[in-house]
Amino acid sequence: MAGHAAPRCLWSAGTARFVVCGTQALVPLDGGLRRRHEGHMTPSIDIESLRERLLRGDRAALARAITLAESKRPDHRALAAQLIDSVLPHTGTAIRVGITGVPGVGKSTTIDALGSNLTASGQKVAVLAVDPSSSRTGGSILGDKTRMARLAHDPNAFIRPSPSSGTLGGVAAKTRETMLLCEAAGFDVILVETVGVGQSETAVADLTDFFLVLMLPGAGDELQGIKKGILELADMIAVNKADAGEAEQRANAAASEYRAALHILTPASATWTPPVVTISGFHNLRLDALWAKIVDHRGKLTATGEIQARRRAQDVKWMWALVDELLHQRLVGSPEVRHRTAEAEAAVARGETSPAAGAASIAALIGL
Ligand SMILES: Nc1nc2c(ncn2[C@@H]2O[C@H](COP(=O)(O)OP(=O)(O)OP(=O)(O)O)[C@@H](O)[C@H]2O)c(=O)[nH]1
Ligand SMILES: [Mg+2]
Repeated sequence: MAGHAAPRCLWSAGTARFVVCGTQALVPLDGGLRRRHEGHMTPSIDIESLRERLLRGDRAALARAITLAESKRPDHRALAAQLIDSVLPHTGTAIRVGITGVPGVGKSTTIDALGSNLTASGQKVAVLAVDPSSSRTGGSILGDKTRMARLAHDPNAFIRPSPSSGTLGGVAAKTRETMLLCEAAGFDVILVETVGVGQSETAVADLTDFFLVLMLPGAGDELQGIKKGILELADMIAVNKADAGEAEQRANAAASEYRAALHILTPASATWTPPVVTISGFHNLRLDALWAKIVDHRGKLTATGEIQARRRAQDVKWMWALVDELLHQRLVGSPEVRHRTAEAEAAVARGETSPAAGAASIAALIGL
């Protein structure tokens, strides 16, 4: 392990100063887009032209904008932040759906079929992924695209694999930016796939308006394995692999068990009781009915203002996630700071410095 585990909650001591510190880390290039920043010249990225092409729905511009947002270079990220801010008025109209479930439950297969149904009805669909685990790094593009063979060749679909490195918060924050860029480029539906590991479901629930949990038939055992909290997050449960015949019967039995399990929970919204449905992603069975429920949810919770309230609460969370990320960058971004935080850590490990004194010396390093 690196010798500089970054403290994650430093901001609670002084919100205002951290925001200032954060702004400095991502210096907005006020006015001069091509000026010298942190020692290197930004290449001539014409943000105004990129913005205009993005808003026209140009896929190359969208890919370029996402690459900028995912870049590790502070100047690129600053340009991306500026671009995202400038297109914000053109975002927010898409239906944002998070989809989770254990590996192999059929998320990608279902997204491929559902997404194809939606593009066939004239909608533009973006598929994003949040997976901070190392298992998919490198091979993820190929993996996601081959499992979504139809959408991968669909001109009205855009598939973007998970950013491959960083903390969960960092990966999810990048996905959020990608989502906004896709909305600015005119995508009507955003589907975010996440593997049910770690805390990634919570992160994706914080990105989306609707959280769909896929389950396998075989209720009893599955019910035991459900992670605590997943049922509270679910806006709908879909038992997948309910192919015709015996599989469908097993799926129906599983669905009854999930209904009973959901029944004892208080729904998160008075307007919406999470339904349990059975589908076959592979055979495209009952996916239209599944989508109709998502649209129904959207209509009802928009009318009550709950979608807007949920998004505003998410924005506040994302602000803090970004502050967290900026602090982390401050701590790991400079070799000098890295060296001195490692020294401080070693001094605490040797018992020469108290944890409080060590924390104070690290805080001083980043100007706190
Ligand atoms: N019989 C049947 N098989 C399915 C169905 N949906 C998916 N599968 C199969 O299940 C396997 C896993 O499907 P994926 O779509 O890759 O599952 P996933 O949840 O995206 O998996 P990860 O991305 O690895 O977490 C594949 O072999 C699919 O063909 C279904 O409705 N019926
Ligand atoms: Mg998948």
